[in-house]
Amino acid sequence: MKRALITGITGQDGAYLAQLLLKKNYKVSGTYRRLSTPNFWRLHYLDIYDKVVLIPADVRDSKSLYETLVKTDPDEVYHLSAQSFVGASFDQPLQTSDITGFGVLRMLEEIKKFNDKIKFYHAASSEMFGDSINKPKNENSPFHPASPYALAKVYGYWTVDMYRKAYGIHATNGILFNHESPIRGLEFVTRKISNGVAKIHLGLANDLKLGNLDAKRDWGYAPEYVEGIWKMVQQKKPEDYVLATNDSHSVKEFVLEACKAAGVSSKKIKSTKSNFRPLDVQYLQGDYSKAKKKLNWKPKTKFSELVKIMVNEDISRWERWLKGEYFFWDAITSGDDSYIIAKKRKN
Ligand code: NAP
Ligand code: G4F
Repeated sequence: MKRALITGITGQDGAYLAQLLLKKNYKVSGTYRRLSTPNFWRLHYLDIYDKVVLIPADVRDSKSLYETLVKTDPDEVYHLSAQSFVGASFDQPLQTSDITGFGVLRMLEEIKKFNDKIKFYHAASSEMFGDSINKPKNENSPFHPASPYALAKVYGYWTVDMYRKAYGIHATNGILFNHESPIRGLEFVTRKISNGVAKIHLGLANDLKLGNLDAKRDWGYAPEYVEGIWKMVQQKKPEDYVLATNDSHSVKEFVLEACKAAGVSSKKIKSTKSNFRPLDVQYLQGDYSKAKKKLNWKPKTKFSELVKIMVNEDISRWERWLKGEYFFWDAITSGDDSYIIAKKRKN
């Protein structure tokens, strides 16, 4: 039985990847960090909480990483841990560099010491391309990072490249474009929209305030992307790969599709300056030809389908929860949403 270690197993990709690896009969371990309120809702949501081994570790603490390696003795390490929200990286640039950038270096250093035969995956990002000419980006496109988050990912990207060349470690950068799902964090724009229009649909909110509606992203469906991640790690020779849909839509288009799916007027969705970033990437579109050719990977879920999946799931969760059903869900611990629930349940 192969052993996999996933850093960031509590996040969207970590949970889906754990689910996939369990199906492939791996022994799956994952790191979580100590928080005042535990954050295992995605593992419960996918019904895999009791099927994985959970180990406390923080990517800022090398000792905890080394001990995790000793405890799990993995064949493959999927390094997904990051401060992954671009918006927050402008408020916490140093913390983001430390977690998202230096975290990669710390993990690779401990792997080099513990067992340099471990196969390593780093979750790099299409944000590294930043704003440049409006053409789909591939593995050879130059980087123009436009946020502290993107800078940290570029650091991690080159760290992987260096450890591969200097120490012969089987290390891979996955350059993934945006991928979404019903278990996406509530702060990201797609989930903010699906959750927001669900509440408007049910009369729980009057409007939704977003920021830059003109930005375009290449949005895919997360469960399909974790299959691509696994395929990268199985290659004989470690290389870097782009995963994307080669299709790009604006935030405004996402809003219109979501409103259509929920039967809500798009006039209720507003843009406010306070939600704009100091610097934003206006256009991202990925060319996944290499992954198609070498990994036999391609995305299946189309943009409008993805929007419907997310909106329908958020409407259904709100309805079920308000009826009194209990299940694990992030809205119940998020400020405004938990307040709405508490108020409605009292009435
Ligand atoms: P996510 O849901 O935000 O998950 C991030 C994970 O990192 C969480 O498990 C989080 O733990 C953990 N983490 C944060 N700080 C940590 C620390 N100091 N020590 C240990 N763990 C820490 O992100 P995601 O969407 O699953 O993305 C997974 C990875 O892919 C990230 O590296 C992200 O930057 C990258 N990526 C994502 C996309 C995308 O569209 N989703 C695209 C390109 C690249 P908590 O649960 O405790 O917060
Ligand atoms: O959903 P977002 O926050 O995702 P962003 O910045 O593209 O980053 C995500 O994808 C990256 C891959 O390219 C990952 F590496 C990263 O970890 C993360 O998963 O924002 C998307 C766009 C931006 O242009 C943003 O300015 O939506 C725009 N936007 C407009 N209004 C908003 C909002 N974004 C958020 N989060 N909230 C808004 O109200």
